[in-house]
Amino acid sequence: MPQSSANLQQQDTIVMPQQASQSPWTVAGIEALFALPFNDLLYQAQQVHRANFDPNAVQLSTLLSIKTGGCAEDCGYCPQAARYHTGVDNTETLSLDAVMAAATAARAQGATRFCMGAAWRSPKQRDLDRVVEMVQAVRGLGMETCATLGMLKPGQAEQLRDAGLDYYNHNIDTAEDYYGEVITTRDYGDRLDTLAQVREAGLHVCCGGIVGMGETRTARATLIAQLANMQPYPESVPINNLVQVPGTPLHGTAALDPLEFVRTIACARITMPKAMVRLSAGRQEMGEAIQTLCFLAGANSIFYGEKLLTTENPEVARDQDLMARLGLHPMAVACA
Ligand code: SAM
Ligand code: DTB
Ligand code: SF4
Repeated sequence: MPQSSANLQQQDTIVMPQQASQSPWTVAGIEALFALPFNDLLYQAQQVHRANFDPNAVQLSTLLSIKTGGCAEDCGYCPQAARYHTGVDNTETLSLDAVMAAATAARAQGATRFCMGAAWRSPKQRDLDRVVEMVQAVRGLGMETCATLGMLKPGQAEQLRDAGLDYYNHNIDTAEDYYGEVITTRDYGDRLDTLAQVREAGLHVCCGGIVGMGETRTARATLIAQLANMQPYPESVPINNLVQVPGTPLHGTAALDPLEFVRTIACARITMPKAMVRLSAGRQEMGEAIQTLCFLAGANSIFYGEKLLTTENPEVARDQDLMARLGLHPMAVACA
């Protein structure tokens, strides 16, 4: 017998789209979602998606690395950690002109969202002053803005908010009990501290994780539960598939079954109905059929432009072609 969708939540309710934002979500409940027959899971995710979004709209978000490489942290997935030999060239912080040129080009290609990433453990005040200028300028182009700069000190989230930043990205990356396997130079609590500051400053929270790091399905369900049980859950949830970079400790990890990646997207959509679920890193290695299933599972944003931060992303023309063949259209600015 196919597994029923009952018993998925603590309260033993059948998961209906309008009820799906109820928390707390249990890890067991989310594991039960993961274990559904694939068609049943995607059907449920698609129902939730349609109840909350235009099902054929995808937000195009361009990433720019404003400071690359040389990072003091030891994140096992990251090509920008100074301690790994990955061939990434370290750069100084980009000039305001360079950032504006990149944002203007991204907007001309159809991006409505611009995310600036820096390889910092945490920004110094003089770093933040430069980012404040960048945010003001990019916001002036009418684009939604996001920044990911590492851990914030008290007062910094407010400065970013006052500059016009819409979202701050800070990922919990994986289940709390797997965190120490991947990163040792900070702990999960440090991430939560910054997320609390971002929330208190009134910024939208962009928080997600990476799968394909050798974690178990239980760990993936735990990651989703930890995100979905945040009060409130993040407005933006990037789901990354590990991009394996030679020189990083996680290079050589057994690849995740692509259908398991799609299941993770579906679970994010069902448990966080109104969040932007972002099909993030890993699309270059994924193939069009799997990306298509991710859209069916409720992903409604992609990174757009041929580079993520340091690794490859599909070419713009390829994404435009795929979207046209699927009848998908770009989403207008969601919150700016
Ligand atoms: N340094 C800041 C931080 O760690 O919060 C911001 C930049 S960091 C590169 C942003 C996010 O990129 C990480 O939290 C991680 O989720 C993601 N990321 C980094 N390397 C990745 C990889 N090889 N594959 C997939 N996602 C990756
Ligand atoms: C997120 O969750 N994924 C993006 C963005 N937030 C900053 C970063 C992906 C980075 C992939 C590896 C790289 O290109 O260096
Ligand atoms: Fe540094 Fe961020 Fe990379 Fe970790 S993920 S090494 S904090 S740039």
